Amino acid sequence: MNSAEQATAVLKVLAELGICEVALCPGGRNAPLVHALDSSELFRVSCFADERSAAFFAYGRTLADRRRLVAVLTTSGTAVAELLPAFVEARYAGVPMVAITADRPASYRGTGAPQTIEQLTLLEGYADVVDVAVGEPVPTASELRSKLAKRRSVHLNVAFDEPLIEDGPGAPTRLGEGLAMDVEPSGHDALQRWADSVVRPLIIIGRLDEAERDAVREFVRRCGAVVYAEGPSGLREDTAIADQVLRSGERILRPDGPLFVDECCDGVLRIGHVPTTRLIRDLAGQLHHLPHASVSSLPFSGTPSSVHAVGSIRATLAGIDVGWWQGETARRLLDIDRARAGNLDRLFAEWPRSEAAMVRHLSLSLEPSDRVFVGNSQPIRLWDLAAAFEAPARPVGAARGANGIDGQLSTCFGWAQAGCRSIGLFGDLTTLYDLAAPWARSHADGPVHIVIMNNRGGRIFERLFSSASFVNAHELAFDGWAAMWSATYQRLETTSAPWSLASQVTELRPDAEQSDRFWDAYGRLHEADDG
Ligand SMILES: Cc1ncc(C[n+]2csc(CCOP(=O)(O)OP(=O)(O)O)c2C)c(N)n1
Repeated sequence: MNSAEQATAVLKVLAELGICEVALCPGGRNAPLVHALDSSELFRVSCFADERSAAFFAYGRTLADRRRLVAVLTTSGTAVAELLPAFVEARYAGVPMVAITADRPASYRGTGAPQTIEQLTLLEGYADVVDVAVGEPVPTASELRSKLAKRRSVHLNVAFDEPLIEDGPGAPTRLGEGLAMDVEPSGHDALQRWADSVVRPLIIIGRLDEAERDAVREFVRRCGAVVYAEGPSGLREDTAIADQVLRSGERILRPDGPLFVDECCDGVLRIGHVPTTRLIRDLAGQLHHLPHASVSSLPFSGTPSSVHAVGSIRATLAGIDVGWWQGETARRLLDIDRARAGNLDRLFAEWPRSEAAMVRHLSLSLEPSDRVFVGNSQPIRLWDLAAAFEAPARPVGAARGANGIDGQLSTCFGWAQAGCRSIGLFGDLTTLYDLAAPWARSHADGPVHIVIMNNRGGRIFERLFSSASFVNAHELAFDGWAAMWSATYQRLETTSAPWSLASQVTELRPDAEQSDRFWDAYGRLHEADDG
């Protein structure tokens, strides 16, 4: 098989898997694949200069719609290493990825030959690696399908020898069926035993796929439990369960809060992806004795001692028999929460230029059809704390697989949908990490507007540690970056009037002192004795 034939065979396998999009990062060694793509009309090809960004973009696409796999295609050498962060993230988010990497012939490995590195082990642990030697057949689509269907990523490493450009067969023209993801159900009996052992559990809902929401809403109604719903669950502002959803922020879930001190809760049920709230960490520490269970389509329980039911969330929830979980104590908890939520509203008014008040203002400034992507560190937490409950429910995206602050903007560009605006809210260090991301805007399905919470450093650490080294404080502004991408730009410092988010880049400048005051007052609010 010559290079062209081998490259065409790779594309044929992609087509058979129903993959018709390629994030292409061209180089010399992958020339046979670039040529094969050029001669095919089947594939949507998005060209990238930066492999790390391309991989996160591809991840974002599949995060938004699991049926839409995008292959990332790179040349040899460190180009392959750039894929690692996105593959790590995707693994823990349960999103399968496909990498096609070109390599030099195996005989060059270890010799120091130009652009020849140990490619096979780079993604190991996060992808099933298939090494295709020069001229050898590529694996069949069904071999790869079974891996991807289990949400395992695949790394196809294809070695090419010179000549790289040769005549080859015609490109594939037919697309096979897309992937159906199956999960092996387990843990259901243990979950039922857990459910039988509690009478007033709290439910925490992490990220859900859109198709899972109805079943979770119905379950929450059926059992009556108090709920902490994170933004990416899509149920935070859901009107059908509004009288069960906590509104005063995650601090009410602290081990020294009413939930545990007043014994308003005797267990925790987590539904969906591993949540952002600190409680998930406390369940592995201070609250490890509290019986907790999780229901998820992924194998990750989030704590070492959780009862964990894996499978379709819909089927799992339909299968558990629960009593009515909302007792007198739960009612009391909701009363405390509502009193604190009222006080929280007053804090937004009192400190209107704090980070939190700005996020609240952002949520009130959005169009009803806007989607929101919240970056890691504070933005995702600020959204859960401050986004107005009275604003319409909207899709909230996040990349919480490995909690990285890298690749967040690129993921958002991949996640964007046609027919609506996607607003991405990111910290300043998070933005600095992904400065090449706007390259992807011409490949995005819909417009993306970047909102940067520029509090001049990683301020999440300010409230955790006393050393200033954690913060990486700086005085940078993003107007020059926006100009470099010819993006429209605005800087906002106050919340006195509604914001227009028409600019492609909005830099928010919260007032540091007001943010400090807000956080202090928020802490005190949750120390209050609500009787
Ligand atoms: C790739 C990566 N490196 C380091 C971290 C550790 N980390 C978590 S939050 C954070 C600071 C983020 O700062 P910024 O984006 O400005 O957001 P802020 O904390 O100010 O909201 C860092 C460095 C991480 N999560 N991911």
